[in-house]
Amino acid sequence: MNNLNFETIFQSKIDEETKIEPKDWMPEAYRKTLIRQISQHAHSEIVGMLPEGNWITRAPSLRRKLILLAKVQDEAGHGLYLYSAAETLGADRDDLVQQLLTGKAKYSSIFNYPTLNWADIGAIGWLVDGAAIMNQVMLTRTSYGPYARAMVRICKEESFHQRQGYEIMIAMAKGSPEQKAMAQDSLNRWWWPSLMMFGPNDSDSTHSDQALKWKIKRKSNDELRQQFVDVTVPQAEYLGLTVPDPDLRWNEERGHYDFGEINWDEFWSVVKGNGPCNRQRLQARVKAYEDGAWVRDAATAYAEKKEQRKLAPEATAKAA
Ligand code: BYC
Repeated sequence: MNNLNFETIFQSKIDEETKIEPKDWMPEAYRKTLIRQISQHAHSEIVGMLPEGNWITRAPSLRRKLILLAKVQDEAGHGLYLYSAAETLGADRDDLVQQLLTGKAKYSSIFNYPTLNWADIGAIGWLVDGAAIMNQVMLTRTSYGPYARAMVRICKEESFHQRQGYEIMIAMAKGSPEQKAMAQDSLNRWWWPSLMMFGPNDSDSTHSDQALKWKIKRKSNDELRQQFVDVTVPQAEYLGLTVPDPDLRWNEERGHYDFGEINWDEFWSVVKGNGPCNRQRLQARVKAYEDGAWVRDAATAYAEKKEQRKLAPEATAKAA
């Protein structure tokens, strides 16, 4: 069969909603797009542990500390499932990690903003995890089997994360005037960066058209952003907080909220490495990688020893 035939079979599987599996034929560009997106997603989960990890030692109670610890550990797990999903496409995990550590790989812009106080932990759970779920629920239906299946579990955990964040926001917003002011301040700082998480407007999105045809993406960046705004504005109202957008209003005709223009200069500046915390985030990841060198060395030495034992059991037993 020539490539054209393979391509027809591939596209008809996509059209009839049959998942593409690791050993199936796929166009090289499909494989590359998935490796790019899945690895960026994995890096986002791993870097995403940093802003919240910053508050584990300062959580206001033991209960809050336990919940935050569990959440941050979940993010590590998500990163690991996603690196595994990328490996099923032939990517090498060490290469992917090196791309992150050397600043070549992208990760979500949102994690380059600082967590200044406890209310930010609430805002991250509510808004950042809320935006992530909006995007990831769509990805449970993505055309590549291992990615779709990883997303099912990730979404279950993310919805717990979103609820823990909203519960912190309720406690703050219904608390003392100082606490309510902190909640408002964190909404002011996290609202716009959360909308940026969905990526550039559809008209400026380089990958969307093809990704939609391949059903890697099932909804466009703007569709998901709108869905997020529509769901989140009533939640802010319930909290008695004000969304920091003077142009925000319900549009009866469209059945959606209209909202203001995103500051795309800020978005691209953060994506290109010049956000408030980009350098700090990468330094933290490089340090973690270097500090973990002894674990990798020990694991390699152990694996080699086991392999030798398998090859020459008697010789190794005598030597021991
Ligand atoms: N930040 O053509 P486009 C989480 C890049 S973490 C940085 O629309 P695409 C969590 C994009 O990569 C959630 N870069 O791209 C963890 C592309 O650049 P390249 C992370 C961005 O891929 C801890 C260029 O802009 N979620 O849940 O079709 C705690 C053009 O964009 C961003 C995922 O990763 C951005 N925000 O669509 C709490 C979901 N947006 O690669 C929570 C999986 C765009 O050409 N990813 N860019 O150099 C996706 O669904 C899609 O990749 C995106 C972008 C919707 C993000």
